[in-house]
Amino acid sequence: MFDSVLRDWEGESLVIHRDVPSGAWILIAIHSTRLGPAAGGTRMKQYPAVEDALCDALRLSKGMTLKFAAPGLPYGGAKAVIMLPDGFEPGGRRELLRRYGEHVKALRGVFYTGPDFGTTPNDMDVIAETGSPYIFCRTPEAGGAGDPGPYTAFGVLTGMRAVCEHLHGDASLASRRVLVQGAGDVGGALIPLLVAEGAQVVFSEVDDRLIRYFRDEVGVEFVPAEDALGDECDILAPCALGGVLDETTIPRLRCAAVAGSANNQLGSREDAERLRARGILYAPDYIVNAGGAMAITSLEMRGGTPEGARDEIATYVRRALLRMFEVADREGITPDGAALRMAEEHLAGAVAA
Ligand code: PPY
Repeated sequence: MFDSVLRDWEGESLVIHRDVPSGAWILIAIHSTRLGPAAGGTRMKQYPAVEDALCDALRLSKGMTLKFAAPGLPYGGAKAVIMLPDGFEPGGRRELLRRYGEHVKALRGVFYTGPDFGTTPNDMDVIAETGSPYIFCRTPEAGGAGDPGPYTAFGVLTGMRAVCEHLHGDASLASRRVLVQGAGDVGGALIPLLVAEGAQVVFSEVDDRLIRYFRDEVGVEFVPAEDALGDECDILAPCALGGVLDETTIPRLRCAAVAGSANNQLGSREDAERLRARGILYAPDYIVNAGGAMAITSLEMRGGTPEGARDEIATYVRRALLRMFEVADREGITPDGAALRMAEEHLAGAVAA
């Protein structure tokens, strides 16, 4: 298994630490440093087995390479996974994060990280306490840019407008039915933006606290998680974990388009073809959700302002998607194929960054 998984990954290096005091596994997958230091979030959660954590880290790191390469940003792709052991005591979190910070520091800037599923700007403050300067998105109090979720959500909104522009010749989301699958960090920031645009928003979620908040306090229509994918809507926005689009789910979809923030939405690249065959427009995940990564690097590495970062995100996401949809139509390929080509051209140095 190890042999074929690593071969398919095509990445540069994989660092594996066993954190003896906690029993956690720390995996840092550095997929590419071709365009610059490899950057990507640190995901912290439980997995059924180490193989699952490994596959997650490898696939997500490759996605980060594409996310930075497509807009021509000077970063490579990486992702770290901290696989928590069964029965992990929350009291051990701080020390685990500090030990993780030592590992990041030891990589001497080959790897930059920030928050991801299961980690927050507060965690980044703790990781950076070890003196590791390679940590994005610390809290504003600690001098960081804070949570990138709102920027990712803003990019997803721009992506949905581009989808409407392509399908209807009008970017407005007014009255369009949009299903947000997952109301967490990004989905939860996206919902109010959609409401403000006049969209007909529905959401699915599994966390009771978030369900109560968005359904009962904000007044958004709720759809049980098991009905989300089959909902008849204009745009389906996967904003939870990846792998939601595959040979079993795609036949059930009743949406005109998919545009969401989750990383690795396609089970495999063939699923892009399956969506095309069903006449569903797929906005490639690493284009639609690039807002967070773009904002982080703009605010923390290039001295950008929040307004400047928003402008950059809006311009990039719209232009890139419209171009990919057009190339896909013209050449009879999928938007995913068109996106991959754009990222690969930058990686090959065919287009100046
Ligand atoms: C993502 O967009 O999935 C990220 O992981 C964002 C990111 C980018 C750079 C450093 C940390 C997190």
